[in-house]
Amino acid sequence: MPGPFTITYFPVRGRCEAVRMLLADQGQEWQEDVVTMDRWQKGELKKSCLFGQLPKFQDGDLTLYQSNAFLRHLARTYGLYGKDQREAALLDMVNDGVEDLRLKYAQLIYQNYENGKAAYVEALPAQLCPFETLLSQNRAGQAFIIGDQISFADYNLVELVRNHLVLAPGCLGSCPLLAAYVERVTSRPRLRTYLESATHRDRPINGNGKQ
Ligand code: 6SG
Repeated sequence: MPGPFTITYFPVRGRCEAVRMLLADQGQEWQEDVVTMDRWQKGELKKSCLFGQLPKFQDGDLTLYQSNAFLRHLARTYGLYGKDQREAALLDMVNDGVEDLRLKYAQLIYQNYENGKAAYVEALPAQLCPFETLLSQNRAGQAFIIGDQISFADYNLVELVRNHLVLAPGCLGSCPLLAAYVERVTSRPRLRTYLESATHRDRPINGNGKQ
């Protein structure tokens, strides 16, 4: 039996929201250990973290760092890693592509928002295009990013695209399949309930108030 699950993180969606979406959609509960700026700056928790950073994820007596490792662990736990080795390889590729974009997004948000936003938004359709291409190659965009079942990469991709829809509401104009896919995935009953909850809505996307 997996769990209990605990997420230790700053009071943001950040690198944990895809994990929360996965857990909520799979009907799982989890605990939050919310780390304030004050507590983090005391330094004791930071010292205890393997890489000196959050988030931390606990599944019973298993402690993990690195948010993509949480997603992959939960994917293996709940059968969200494709139907075979081939799909697993493709899902790893997709998730690494999502990570690349997430790093660019974080750099904009935390380091260059005022000066960089216009150029970022202009370049965004080209950044999203690979995911549109993947969808077009899988059941004409009517299924998931890879294969016929939801995967950890779907939660990660949908979460990141939703953040970009806040940053640039028109960003899916040239990605009709991606737009429909985000709608479809976020309409899954348990996921929709979570995304409509105050616990999701009231949690800021990022730690510096920019979005
Ligand atoms: C920041 O980078 O939330 N961890 C971050 N920052 C604090 O001392 N590869 C791994 C992974 O995928 C990346 C970890 C990640 O898990 S995430 C961390 O630990 C440090 O390094 C982004 C995030 N930021 C929240 C945050 C930034 C400003 C306000 C809140 C840092 C925390 C509180 C103040 C400064 Fe803050």
